Amino acid sequence: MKKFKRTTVTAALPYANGPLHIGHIAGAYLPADTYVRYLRLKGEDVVFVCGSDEHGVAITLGAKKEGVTPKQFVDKYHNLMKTAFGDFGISFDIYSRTSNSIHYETAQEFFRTIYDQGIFLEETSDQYYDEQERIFLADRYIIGTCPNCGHPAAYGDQCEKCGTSLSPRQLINPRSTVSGNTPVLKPTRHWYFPLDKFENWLREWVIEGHKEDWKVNVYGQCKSWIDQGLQPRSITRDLEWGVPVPLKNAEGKVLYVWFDAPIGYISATKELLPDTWQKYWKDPETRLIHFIGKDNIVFHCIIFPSILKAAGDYILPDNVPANEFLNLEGEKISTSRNHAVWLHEYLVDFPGRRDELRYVLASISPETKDSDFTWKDYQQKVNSELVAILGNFVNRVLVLTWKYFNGQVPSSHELPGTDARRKRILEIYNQAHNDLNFSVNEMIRALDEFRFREAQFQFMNLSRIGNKFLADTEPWKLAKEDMEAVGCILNYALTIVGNIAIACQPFLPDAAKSLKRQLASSSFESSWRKFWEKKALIDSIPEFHQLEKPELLYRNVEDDEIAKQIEKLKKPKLPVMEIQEQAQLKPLKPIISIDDFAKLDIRIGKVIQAEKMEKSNKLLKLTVDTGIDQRTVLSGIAQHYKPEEIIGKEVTLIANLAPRKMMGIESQGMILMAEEPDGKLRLIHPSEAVVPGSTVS
Ligand code: B3M
Ligand code: ZN
Repeated sequence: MKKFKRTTVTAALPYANGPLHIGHIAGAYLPADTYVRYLRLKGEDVVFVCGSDEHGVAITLGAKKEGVTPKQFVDKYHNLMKTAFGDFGISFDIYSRTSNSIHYETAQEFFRTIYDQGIFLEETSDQYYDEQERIFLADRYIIGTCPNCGHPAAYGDQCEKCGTSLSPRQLINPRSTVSGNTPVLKPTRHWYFPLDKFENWLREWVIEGHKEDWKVNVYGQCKSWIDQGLQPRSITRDLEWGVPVPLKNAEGKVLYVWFDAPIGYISATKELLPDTWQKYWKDPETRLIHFIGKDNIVFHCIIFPSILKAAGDYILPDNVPANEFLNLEGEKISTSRNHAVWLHEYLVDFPGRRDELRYVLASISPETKDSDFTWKDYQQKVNSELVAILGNFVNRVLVLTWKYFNGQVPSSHELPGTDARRKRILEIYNQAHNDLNFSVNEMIRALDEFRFREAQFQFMNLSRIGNKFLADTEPWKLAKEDMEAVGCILNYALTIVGNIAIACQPFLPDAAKSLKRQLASSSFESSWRKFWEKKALIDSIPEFHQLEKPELLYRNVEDDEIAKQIEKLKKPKLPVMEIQEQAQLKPLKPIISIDDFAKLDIRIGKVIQAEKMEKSNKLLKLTVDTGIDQRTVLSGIAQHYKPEEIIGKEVTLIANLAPRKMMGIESQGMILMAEEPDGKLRLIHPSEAVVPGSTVS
């Protein structure tokens, strides 16, 4: 393996459009943090950068939805995420943001450098435009019928039903998801990065160069992308919010978020180290590692490296240990359905218990396939592993040392004598010593290879072996007859505890702090670095050293704590930060009985005719086929639907409402509508086509 002088570690820049949840943490930030802590312990030169990704359509639309400016919107989420990361103890050297001026300058400089070499293509093409919102629509914001399978809500880039990749113009009956209107085609000029020209180089660099050292899932995605053939990609957008394209005659054009965001890693490093940042990005003896989730692989392994290559003298990622996804209680984590464990809420609900979440997430780290977080499993792992194995071992050793030696480390001499008992203790010791060294070695190997789940398992083995060592030697039984043996046993048990205090640092920083306090280790911690070099147990605590009073590392998670969390997931509510929105919702009406409800005859009907009512700008006159009859229904949706848009649509109606005359016409029923907080009305359809007249209950 090539020897490097230093390491630059990046963790994906989270979008500043919502709070962080455990999926984010397990995907990128916890593995990155564990790795960086490990490198620092080895004394390596490492810089760990991250920040908020504050551009892109998701941000502009999010801001719109909340009725604030994009800047106000990103400020809110940037601060929320920064605080949550800090409170959780993710040890970034800097958590920056892409709305900083230093980032604008850096991203624009990248663009200029590549532009000046004549690498970009410039092209004018027709793109869908939402006239009401006055925006060009990103592919994701156009839906329509899939030309392949007929799915009525395929996205402009892909049909989620049949999986076909699409371009917006292939959609039948396209609609803007922003306004609901039919978009129009409008010419617009953009710059394209010719990814196709980098194909040969990528083949060599990724397919041949990283077959052995990149994870199978990462390598596989890259290979299939390259094998499908690469196309030029547009790297600019028509938006008001973003990094302006640094060219004359480019008003209203900004850099595409996936062009500027990865450059954010570099801007963050510049901000942190204005004088020395270059050595972390340009020196071939620097190793660059990107921690990300699997949905970001192509951007970090194909597109960004090509951009770095085009820009000239930058280093390329040496490894991209991307994780798969974390599910929650057997279902996908979902921000919109609020099916998530939010980091900032966990920190409030479980104060002082960050290690527990780190431990559980690392133990189910989705390294090779998606994995599942459940609260039951959380409780079980904390109680039967952290409390019963780690906490228990450390505490027993310290309590015994206080009991027999008043908290002073017994002498470290070898146990003399050859009687049967002493011979047996020696055998137990030898076995434990071998096992411990094996686990330390495996743990460090796993850390080097980004296998954090295995690394943490091997770390826990130190306590498992420690517990077995105590159970086999039973020092409490020897106390009456052979204090010399007790001293030797406890000296070795304390050596194990000391090594645990060293080894836990990348995984469980709070336990590490507590152990340092209990061991009063500040005067000899500098000798601990040897552990990482030797990859074996070291003499961790000097003999005759005075310890501090023991304290418990962990406590059990109680049933009711877990029940509360499970209950919380069952009640989908809006995330804390969206409470303003919640306030605009109408309050709950008084409770009714099932009999009240049963009086309603609700049915699905089909609109067979629709026309505007004269002299009314609110009402549409509909003829609805209810299965039983065809009747006239007046509906106050004229401002939300054009008549031709709803002919043929299935609607939900109350069929037994007393007829009512409006503007001289009798309405024989009422169409049910969903009303959004801003007053927008939406028809309610069954999810699949049903026979007209089907009842709703
Ligand atoms: N913000 C996507 C995401 O959060 C994107 C990552 C940028 S990394 C440079 O999944
Ligand atoms: Zn389809």
